[in-house]
Amino acid sequence: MILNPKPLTRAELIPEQDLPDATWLMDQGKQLATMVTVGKSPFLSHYQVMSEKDYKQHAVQEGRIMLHAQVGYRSLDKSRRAFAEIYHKLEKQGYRIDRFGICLDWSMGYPASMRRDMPQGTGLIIPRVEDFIALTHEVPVAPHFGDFVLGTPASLENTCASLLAGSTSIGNMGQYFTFRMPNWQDDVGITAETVKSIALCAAQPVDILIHSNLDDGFASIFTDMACSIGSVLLEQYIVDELIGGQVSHCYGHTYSDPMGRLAFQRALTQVSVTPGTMVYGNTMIYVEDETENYANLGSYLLVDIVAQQLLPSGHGLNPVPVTEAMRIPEIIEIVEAHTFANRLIQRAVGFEALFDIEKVDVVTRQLIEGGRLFKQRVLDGLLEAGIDISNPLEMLLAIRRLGARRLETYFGPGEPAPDQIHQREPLVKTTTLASLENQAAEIVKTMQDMDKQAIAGKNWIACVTCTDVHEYGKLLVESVLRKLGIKIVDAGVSVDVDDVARIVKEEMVDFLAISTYNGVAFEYLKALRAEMMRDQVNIPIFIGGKLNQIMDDSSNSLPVDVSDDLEELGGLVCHRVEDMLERLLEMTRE
Ligand code: B12
Repeated sequence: MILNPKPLTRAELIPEQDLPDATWLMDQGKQLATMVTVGKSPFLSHYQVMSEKDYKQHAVQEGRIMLHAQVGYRSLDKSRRAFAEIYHKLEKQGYRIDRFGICLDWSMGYPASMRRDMPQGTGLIIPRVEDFIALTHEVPVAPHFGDFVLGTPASLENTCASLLAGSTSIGNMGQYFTFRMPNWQDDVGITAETVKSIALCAAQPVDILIHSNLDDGFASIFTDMACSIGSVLLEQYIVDELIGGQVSHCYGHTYSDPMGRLAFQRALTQVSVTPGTMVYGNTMIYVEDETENYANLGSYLLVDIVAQQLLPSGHGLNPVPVTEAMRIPEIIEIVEAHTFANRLIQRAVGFEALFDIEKVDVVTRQLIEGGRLFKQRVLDGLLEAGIDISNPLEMLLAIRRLGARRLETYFGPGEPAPDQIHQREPLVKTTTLASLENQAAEIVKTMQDMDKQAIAGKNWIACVTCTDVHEYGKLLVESVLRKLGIKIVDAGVSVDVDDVARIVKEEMVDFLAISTYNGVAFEYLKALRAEMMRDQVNIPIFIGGKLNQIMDDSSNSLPVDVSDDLEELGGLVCHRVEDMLERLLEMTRE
């Protein structure tokens, strides 16, 4: 990355001569709204509300804190059972669950006709509209279709199914900006389907929240939290002003600093015109120990509860089960996390008086001012590059193609600073990227000088990549290897096997390091091995991350560890970065 980057041009961002007409796309969505409308649901009828927005506004007025659970097992039956059990078990204790976030599978992002042959993750696969309806009709809890609906090739069909099933909160714009479906190159098509889908929601006679999880979007890669508030403002501009929808935001996975987390909630609430969808749990701090995770859960949830006491924002809070980092949480584990949260809400009364809100609001103001500056700079920059900033299709496409790093480097509100990760001094630092850098430095520090020299002396070239949006493992590996003097060929994020195989061959790399999290490790390595064999390339392949998969012959449709299968395929399985370093040292001796 360069400090004074060359000006952006339209040719670089949108080289296509012909794009679908945005007005026509919006009209298509509007027309569809005459046929597809929000279906009945136990939630809407039980609480006698027109939409979840309506429900949220009532809860804000009553000062009641709402709760969210994320559910989506591969099997529809188990997911339905989960809805019923969670609702009834909590009701028995006198507690309420307000909303379910439905975790559709990765493969649900493809049009139904293509799904069968596409890579599957670990989430819920529901083929028919009737299945969407069966799920939401289980209990009176707001159904939130937040994953793999908007922003995918199947945007429109999944939006129709979600609306018909009575959902009034549909996402996920965050995913639109960053997620890539394997073997799918057509981002113009995805954008067009997304514009149509938002217009369909906007034309409904009731309020539909267009959900956007900021961490799924650019927030997990920005180094400045002010850029995330800027993203909120940009999404409001595109979704609300240009398409006529109502965007609503979620944050939380990566917000690990209590001050930043609280200030962000306050800044977001001040700039928002709709109630928020949910505050996600701070999953980044979870470890593989249930007891420790209760402390982690308590620490972020207390901040979220106090935030709602001080400035209700309509978000549902998400108590993440303490087993989350080890496996997809079981039904009872979700109930336990909610019991914990409900008790904590009762116990937290009075805590708000202990907080120095003046101090927090210094940060809140920095976030809002920085966010506004970022938004303005992005609009000015795109206009200057020749993008039609009144066209939602062009805006979405240009921002998606720019990506988090370039957006921050070009337009971040902080002062230019060549030594910073994105070459700007963050106004309010995010914690994740900086902590990955520290972790990498620690790993290298513990190595003996002799070993470091042995590795550096090899002048190796490594190709580093990841199979899906989870990019932290890749960043950590990259940083460690770089510090050891190894040249990096960055194959990128969410990369298809044929592209990895091509890069490995063209760049003549000495070894490959793959990070993978979406439950596709086995299929991915198998396909990659076959490609590389065709190219007659045989180099060491290190693989780490979440090494599991739901196997075809699975009886319970849960993912299982595939480390042994990966070894059999010739992969070098690494549970820690140090495993790779040990093997590299052995290679220096061979
Ligand atoms: C952060 C996170 C995200 C962020 C990612 C941000 C980003 N830009 O990277 C966001 C919010 C975007 C996200 C999205 C999703 N996520 Co997520 N996410 C996580 C989380 C919390 C942390 C993973 C992580 O990056 N850790 C940081 C790394 C550095 O640490 P580590 O994982 O411990 O890795 C160590 C080693 O494994 C090693 N390592 C890692 N890779 C490699 C590679 C090599 C070569 C080597 C040597 C070593 C190595 O390095 C580390 C230190 O030693 C995990 C849960 C958890 N706590 O693990 C879920 C998790 C991975 N996510 C999960 C899911 C399901 C999703 C979604 C599909 C959810 C959804 N429905 O939308 C989407 C992904 C969609 C897509 N298109 O891909 C599941 C995966 C389920 C499974 N496979 O069983 C998990 C496990 C949560 C869960 N229990 O359900 N997620």
